[in-house]
Parts: sequence; C-alpha cells; structure tokens
Amino acid sequence: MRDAAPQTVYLKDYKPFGYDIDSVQLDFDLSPHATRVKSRIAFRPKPTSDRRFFLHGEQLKLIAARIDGAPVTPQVNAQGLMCDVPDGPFIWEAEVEIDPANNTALEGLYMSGGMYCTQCEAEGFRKITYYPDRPDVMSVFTVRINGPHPVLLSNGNPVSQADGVAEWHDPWPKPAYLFALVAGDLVAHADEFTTKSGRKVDLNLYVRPGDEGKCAFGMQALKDSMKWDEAVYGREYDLDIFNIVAVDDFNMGAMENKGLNVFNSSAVLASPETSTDMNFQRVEAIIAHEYFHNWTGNRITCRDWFQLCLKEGLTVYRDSQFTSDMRSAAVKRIGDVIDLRARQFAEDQGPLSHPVRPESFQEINNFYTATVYEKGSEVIGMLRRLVGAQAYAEALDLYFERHDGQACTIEDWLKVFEDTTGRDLGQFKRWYSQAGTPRIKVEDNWNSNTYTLTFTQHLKPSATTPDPKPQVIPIVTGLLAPSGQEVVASRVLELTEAQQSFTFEGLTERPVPSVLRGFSAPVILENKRAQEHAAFLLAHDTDPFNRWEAGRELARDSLLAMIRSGAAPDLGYLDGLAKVLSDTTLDPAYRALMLALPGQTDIATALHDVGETPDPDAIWSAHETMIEAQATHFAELLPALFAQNQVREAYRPNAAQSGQRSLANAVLRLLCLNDGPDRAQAQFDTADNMTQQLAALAVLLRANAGKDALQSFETQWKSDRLVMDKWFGLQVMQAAPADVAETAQALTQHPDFNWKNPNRFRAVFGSLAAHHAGLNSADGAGYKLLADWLIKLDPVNPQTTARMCAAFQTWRRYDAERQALCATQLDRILAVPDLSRDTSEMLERIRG
Ligand code: 0A1
Ligand code: ZN
Repeated sequence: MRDAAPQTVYLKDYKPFGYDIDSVQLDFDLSPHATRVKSRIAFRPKPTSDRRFFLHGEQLKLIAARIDGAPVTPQVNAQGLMCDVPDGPFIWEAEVEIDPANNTALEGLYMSGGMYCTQCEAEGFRKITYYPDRPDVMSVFTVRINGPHPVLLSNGNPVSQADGVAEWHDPWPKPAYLFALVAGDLVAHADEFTTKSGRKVDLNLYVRPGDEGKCAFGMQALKDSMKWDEAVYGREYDLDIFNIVAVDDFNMGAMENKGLNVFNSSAVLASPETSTDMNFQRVEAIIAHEYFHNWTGNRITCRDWFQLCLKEGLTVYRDSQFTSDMRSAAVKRIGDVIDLRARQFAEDQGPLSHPVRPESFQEINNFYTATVYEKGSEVIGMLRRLVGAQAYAEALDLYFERHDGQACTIEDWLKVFEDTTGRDLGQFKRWYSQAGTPRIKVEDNWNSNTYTLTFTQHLKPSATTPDPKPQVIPIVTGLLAPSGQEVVASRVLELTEAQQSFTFEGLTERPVPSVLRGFSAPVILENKRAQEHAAFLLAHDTDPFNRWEAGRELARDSLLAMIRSGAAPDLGYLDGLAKVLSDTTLDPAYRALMLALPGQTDIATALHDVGETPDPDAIWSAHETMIEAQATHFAELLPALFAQNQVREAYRPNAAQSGQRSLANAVLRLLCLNDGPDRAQAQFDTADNMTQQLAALAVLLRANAGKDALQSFETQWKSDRLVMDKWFGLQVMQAAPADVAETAQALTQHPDFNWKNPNRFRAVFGSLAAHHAGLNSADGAGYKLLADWLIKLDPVNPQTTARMCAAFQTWRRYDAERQALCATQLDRILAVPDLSRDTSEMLERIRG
C-alpha cells in the first residue's frame, strides 16, 4: 500500500485492475456533516488477477464492510483499504460516513449554497466511498438518494421519484469519475429534444431560485450542440434525460458527468443585463464541450489519466469546430491562437512544460493544462489537415464503432487513422510525446521562374524531451504576386525532415509567401522577414488569419523597437491598420481583433525568446504610448467608426452584434483619450446590457474617472454574485501597475470578498496574475500578496491554489532583483508545513 509521501506515478507502470465490476448500487442518506453512503458492488476476478484487492478511499469513516454478507475488517490507511477476498465472484458491501459540509476542497461530495453536489474527476470518487477509482474500471450504476430536498439527481434515467427519495439507473457502463449526485432546492428550466432517430429527451437546466431568467441561452446552446453532433459527427444522445446543474462553488468550468453535467454557474447562466458577449460565447462553448464529451470521454473514455488528451484534446477540437460553424471561423481561430500563445506557449517555454501525453505526475489535477487541452486540440487539427476532411470523418466513424464502451489510449486513437488511411503515424506520434514548441525558420529562393521555400525545424531539448526528433508539421502555404493577387492557392506542405525544401514552378515573378496560414501547426515562426513583407500581407493576404498575423507582427515589432531604443510608434503599422479599420467589407469583430495589441506578457515572451530581460514597466509604458498613438493617428476615423457600430436592434449575443460591440468598445477607449470620458459615462448611464456597461466602466476606470460609476455599479449589482465577480476583477485589471497590489489587497477587505468561493478568489487574484506589470512590480508587492493568499487558500482548496501557482511560471525571465523577490515568496510558500500535494508539486516544478 502507498505511504503518505507524494509519489510519482508513471505511464510505463500501467497495470489493469484485477477485477471486473458487474454492477454498483449506491445508497445515500444525506446529512450535512454525516452523510451515510452504502455501496454494494459485484466484483468478478479476472483470470489474470493477482488477488491483491485494494480499493481507493480518502477521508472516509468506515462504519462497516461485508463480503458476501459476512463482516470483514479491512486494513485501512489514508489512501484506501486492503482486504482478503474470495477466489471467485463476490459482493462487496461497505457503509461509510462523510462530511460534505466541511468539504471545502470541492472534490467528492460537497455543499454549495445549501445544495449537495459532487465533483469526481479525476480522483474525487474515492472521497465518497471505497472503490477502484480509476477510469479503466467501468460499471453500471444504480443510485438511491434519501434527503429532504425537492430535487434529487444522479446519472442516467430516473427509476422512481417520491418525496425525499429518488432512484436513478445509468445503463451505460462508466468509470467512477463520471458519477454525479445533486440534491437541493432547485428550479428547472425545462425543454426537450428529439434525436434524429426519434428518441425524445427531456432537458433540464437546474438553478437556484432567482436564476430562472438566466437559463434560456444555455438551453438553446445545448439543443444546438445536440443537433450539431448529429449532423457533423453522426452522434446521438443516448438517455431519456439530460440534466445540467449550475453550482456557485466549482473549481473549474464544468464537468461532463453522464447525463448530469455540473456547471460552474459562471459557465452556464447568462442574461443580457448581467453577462457580456464574451460570457455568452463562453457559455455556448462550454455547454457544447461538456455535451460532446458524452461520446468523446464518456462512451469512449481514457484507460488511465496519462491519456487525458484523448478525451480533452478531441473534445476541445470538436467544440472549436462547433463555434466556428455557429459564429465566424476566422474570428474563432484568431481568438484560439491568441489564447494558445498566451497560455500554452508560456507553459511550454517554462518549467511546467510537459508533453500532450505526460509520462509521469504526482497529482493528476495539475495536468488539466493548456498543453493537454489546447495543444491536444491543435494536434487533432493537424491530423485532420494531414489526412483530409473525408478521411478524418471515416476515421472518427471507425473510432466510435471500434471503441464504444472502452477505455482507450492514444495508440488506439492513432490506429484508427492508420487503418483508415494506410498512413504510418509513427512520426506524427511525437506530437504526443515531445514537449516544447517547435521553431521554424523559412528561407526562400527565386531562380529562373522556380520559387523554393526551405523550412528548418528545431525543438529545444528539455527535461522531458532531452533528445527531440523532427515532427511532421503541416504548413499551409499560399503565394501572392507583387500585385497582391494570389498566384498559388493554399496547399499543405508536409514538413517531415529537420530541413526540407518545396518548389513552385511556372511563376513569372518572384512571389510573396504566406506561410502557416490559419495557424496550421502550433509552432513558432522565427523568420525575420522584412517589415514590407508584413505590411504587404496586412494589405493583401487572402487568408484572414495571416492577414491578422501580419498586423500583429507589425505591432509587436514596433512595440519592441519602442522598448529597446525609445523608437516612436511605427507609422507603417498605423497606416496599414487605418486601412483595415475603415474597410467596411471586413467583419467588425475581425477589425476589433486587428486593433488589439499583443498582450504585455506576449511582448515579455518575445524579448525573453531572443535572450533579453523584459522590463515590465517599460512594456507597460510602450503599450500605453502605442494606444495613445492609435488614438491620435485614427482621430478622424474614430467617431464614425463608433457611430457605425452602435447596434440599434434589441440586444442579441450573436456574432454580428457582438462583433459590432467589440469594435465600438475598443474605439470608445481611444475616443476617451482624445475627447475625455463623457462618451463613456453616457454609455455607462444608458447601457441596457452588461457588455456596454462593463466596457464603459473599464474605460472610465482607465481614465481615472470611474469612482462614481464603480459605486453605482456596486449598488445596482450587489446581490448578483456573477456580476460582482466582474466588479472585483475589473478594478484590479484596470489599475495602474503601482496600484495593482494595493487595489487587490483593499478588495480582500470588502465584506463580499468570500475567498473560499473559487470564482471570487479568481476574480481578484486571477486578475492580479494576469496584470503583467502589476504582478511583476519592482517592489515585489504583487508576488507577496499572491503568496499570502495562496498560503491561506491551500489548506482549504488545494486544487484552485495549485492552478493559481502557474502565475509564477515565468519568474526566471525577469531581472535579478525581481527573481530574488519572487524566489523569497516561492520559498515561503514551500516552507509551509503540510502544504498540499497539488501545490507542492506545482511550486517544486516552478522553483526548479
Ligand atoms: N472534464 C472537465 C474538466 C474538469 C476537470 C476536473 C474538474 O474537477 C477537478 C472539473 C472539471 C472538462 O473538460 O470540462
Ligand atoms: Zn473536457
């Protein structure tokens, strides 16, 4: 049996469990501090079993255990129990007592605002009862719930519902991490959906009384997702009922429990008055994500947690396809790449770098990362690009047919593609095993009407990948004539060697290349190209992603020059951008993305990348100067742009209206610099939706003219917890660097700062972590405040604490003084007695 010291688990040590489970019966007698859980589990030894019967169990009070009806006394420790068992099949029964009201870690069975709910992924079921809590043990569950609550829910279909007792049966075998139970005084927003083969499915979105008005959008997103999965992947829903529950205290976004999705209320509740366009988009995407897990995650699950990307990478890929279909594909792609670079590239370039399929971990909760999720999705996008849409669809059909009901591996996944296409994916598999972001250099050559592009790929050796090998990299490329006309349409260049050339014949003039269109692979393009090249692509590229990328590159290079040598903002960039902004044939959402500058962390990364030490204050100032330059340079354009993008119809969170609002609100900030805050104040005063109200408040705060608005916002929204999260967060986000820590500190004194609620904690400290110049302020106040609160939160909620530690992952790139200040704080946290396994693993990796 394992001892209490943190142990590293290795992929290579995988061993199947020695028993099958024919059925599981669970009985819950709910009580806040003394919930009784009775389990009755039918075990059948496999022929290969070594008869070592170990069940996971943590923080459980064992009341009684029986095998085939006879009492037994297992050996119990902090991780679980061991017991002698018969040679043949047997019935295991146990009764345990748990304390959901004191479960602040929000893992297992816990309470949130008077309701009971569960979170079992990854290893939370072991805090509910003794069980082989591993994803490759799948069984059919029947659950009886006893409790004085009007709503009693579990997975599957309802068997019986009476006052205070409910029984549920889930016919689909599942691993324990997909178990869920909810009990409370909730109200349902009900609807229904008929699947394409005619099954009528009851849909319910359960919320706290008072939140009924925030359900309609999530419900529509669910129905859209159900329809989309039928149309695009041929996947139908497979139970008579699909329930979603909104919970205020939740560590993540949402959870795909079979037939009973549990959502962070911020990821499902939405109304025009209280939610921004971004909130609506997030709700739609997360509803889709969790729903799509029903097939990619639940019907086909993971053999072990090293295979997490099997369900997550694929499901993120599917939800991004869904969003692209529902909204604008170009805008979605650009947003995803911004996010990928900010979160995944940062992870890959620092001490937390790991492969999409890690090979070891101490705490699996620390591996729900941008690498597993977002890079995992990029890998699937590349696979689809390489084999083509048709073969991808065939491979997916085969995947569902071959592996339905199984717990699978990445090898199983790749094999269906190999069997469908006849391709050898041995080299492709390196995307799953090698950590780090490949860097690509491009050179071109023009010689008697033959144009040659030569690519070199390089992956920096790292602890997990000491000896990197070349990967297969699909580089979508098109060529433009100097006139701006496209002469070679997009094609996939398959880079497989460390260095490789591709030739284009029959051209009459030297073309301008547009490479890595649509960001066809998660790599860093290192080519130092001439500024005219980027300016040309900004004006002419037919690929919307690369056109945006060209603008971004100009902005970045100008900011870098400003930081390095005090150069003025680049007029070429500003002129090019002015043309794009006034091009009304372009989607306003796209133009808003064009106007946005690369984030300050991205600029720090760019400097660090070439061996320079980023100065957060200098980066902040360059950003401010550039925004002022935009305001001045576009002064003539802005009023009309603002007016043209006012939405006249009733608020709808669709792509068209959201795009207009995002452009108008970006312009509002610039107008405020030119003309003062009146326009923003007017928008704040008259807004009938949160997007407009919050954007105006942000502009006012930035202009130091937001005091009254802040107060009236609080008065208006003090009883709405999701809106108040915005109020807390915005003040930190909009603070000047020197005031960030003080602002955050002051907010922690506010009576509504409920730090045990992860959303509220993240509102303040997630915003601090995201404020580049504020977190990295030269006096170390940002590091210290964050450390104080992580120390406070760790014993209460290790998972959220550990996730927030990622804020420190870039600490080594700054100057010696900042490094010393940060190291002091890291060491202070590490010295805390009984630091959780989650947090100590993260900090040990970060501290190095
Ligand atoms: N599977 C969920 C993510 C998730 C993971 C862990 C959680 O609790 C610790 C909660 C949710 C998803 O991908 O949406
Ligand atoms: Zn997921």
